[in-house]
Amino acid sequence: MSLPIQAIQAAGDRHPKPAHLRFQYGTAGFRTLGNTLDSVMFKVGIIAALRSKKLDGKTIGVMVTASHNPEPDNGVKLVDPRGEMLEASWEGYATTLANTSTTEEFVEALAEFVRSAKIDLSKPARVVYGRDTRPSGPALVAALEDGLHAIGAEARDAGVTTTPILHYLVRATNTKGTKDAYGEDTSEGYYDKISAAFKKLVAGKAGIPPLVVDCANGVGAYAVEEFSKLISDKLQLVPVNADLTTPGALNNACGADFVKTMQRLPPSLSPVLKTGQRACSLDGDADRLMYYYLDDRDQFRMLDGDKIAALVAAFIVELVKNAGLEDEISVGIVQTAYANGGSTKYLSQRLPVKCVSTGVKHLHHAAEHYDVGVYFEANGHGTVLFSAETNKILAEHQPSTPAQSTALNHIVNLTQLINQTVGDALSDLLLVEVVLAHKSYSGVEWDSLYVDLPNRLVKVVVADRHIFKTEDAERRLVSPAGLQEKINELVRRYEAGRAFVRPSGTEDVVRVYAEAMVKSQADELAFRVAGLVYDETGGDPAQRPA
Ligand code: G16
Repeated sequence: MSLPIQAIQAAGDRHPKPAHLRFQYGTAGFRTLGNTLDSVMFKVGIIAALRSKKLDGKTIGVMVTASHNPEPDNGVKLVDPRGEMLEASWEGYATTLANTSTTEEFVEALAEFVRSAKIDLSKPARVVYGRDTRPSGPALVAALEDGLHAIGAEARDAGVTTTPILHYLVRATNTKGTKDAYGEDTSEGYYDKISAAFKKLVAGKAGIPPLVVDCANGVGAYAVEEFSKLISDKLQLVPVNADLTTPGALNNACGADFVKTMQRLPPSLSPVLKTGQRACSLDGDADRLMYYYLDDRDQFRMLDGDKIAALVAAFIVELVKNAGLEDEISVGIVQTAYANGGSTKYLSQRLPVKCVSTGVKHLHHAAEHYDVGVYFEANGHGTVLFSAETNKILAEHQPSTPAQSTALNHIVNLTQLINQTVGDALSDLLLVEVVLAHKSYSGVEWDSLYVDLPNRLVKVVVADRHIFKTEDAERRLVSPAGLQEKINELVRRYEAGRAFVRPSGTEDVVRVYAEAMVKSQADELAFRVAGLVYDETGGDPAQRPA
């Protein structure tokens, strides 16, 4: 069987590549201005179908989203059969194919790719796709459908949905009817599975205070609405920033990325949030979660991904011990260079901690090496993975006391509550609420697990971010030559100073992170390193970070 070249050629001509642009499959797929992505979407439809054929007809996911980015951006990423991110080697193929300049070139490159990757074209191709609420979404989905149709894929439209639901659907579809069945392969199946586990875990816990949820004016608002229908007798979710109609509102002065970067309350929450009350922010596709509260002096206190990891890991370790499984199941943590030094110190005194490069794909793979792997990026993107062996131990363990039995049930329910395919703001939110209810913690007790070092994250717009290359889980620059030495020299002058520089994989910027003992010093260090980065690349002095 060969490629349907004529169909691809005819459809491809309707999706020409903008000549001046180069696309890159980055941290979370292709991501740039939505109105430039038409050709990429068409090609991704074909690549997704080939990925499915390569994997014997397993269902592949395609999510059209630019997550935390501003509303005019959009993007697309592929989801592998178990709900995980696309295998790394295919990122390179996708980049090459996306950059072919004419349909003829694309078809030729496809034929060569099919040969070299040994793809059996007689296999079926199955794809499920969804999109977030961005205005550019429908046209981009139409281009994706053109690609899927041209290659003859069986395609299922999951509609407007969150990224984590799309990942769930992929895994649920591929495991349906097997011993690893992940759940019913519908959105309803997702909501039912998670809310049922939540209700079991908080059974008997009365008086959980209502939770204010900033939905970033994105698709998470739908998910909050759906969960509310199922769990409001146990937990009342109070949505804010749930405006899905005002142009430009998505992620604008709200959402998880705003909170993490600005380290303050979204202005829209000021009139809503009361002293001591906890609240949280989702991002534009509901895969990141940031918690926070106002302390007794009405100061903003942030409970980020590192704090979530610490809270959740301690809870699971305690349950494992109470279930009598401490000799059989160990818990490990995965972080990135953005993890606050305070969190790394606290966690590594208690558990094994590994540092990997930014991007859920890196954290996810590292977490798979633990019996229970807890991974969270500081920006609130993360989840918990239970290995197959751990699930087997949980299924076979015979508790010897009622207390052990209760703890075992709690762990089993956690495996159902947690979306183990990818970071999921809603599943993580319910997980946090379970732990807070069990520990009788308010934000204050949770916050006091450890003290964050003051830190600052800065974006630098440079002429070409691709000249920045890193090593050691992005903690050291190897290019441009000599820049890391200058950064080291600066860092030495600050007490508890740490700084690193890396090119973003989702925005056209270089990111600079710095921390130090005192806030003003962390700010100063970040801006001085940003200045070094800027000088290195030479640009408009008016844009120099100050
Ligand atoms: C994506 C990735 C995250 C990553 C973030 C920022 O998040 O999934 O793992 O931390 O981008 O990446 P970078 O610093 O390379 O721009 P999201 O929520 O935008 O999909």
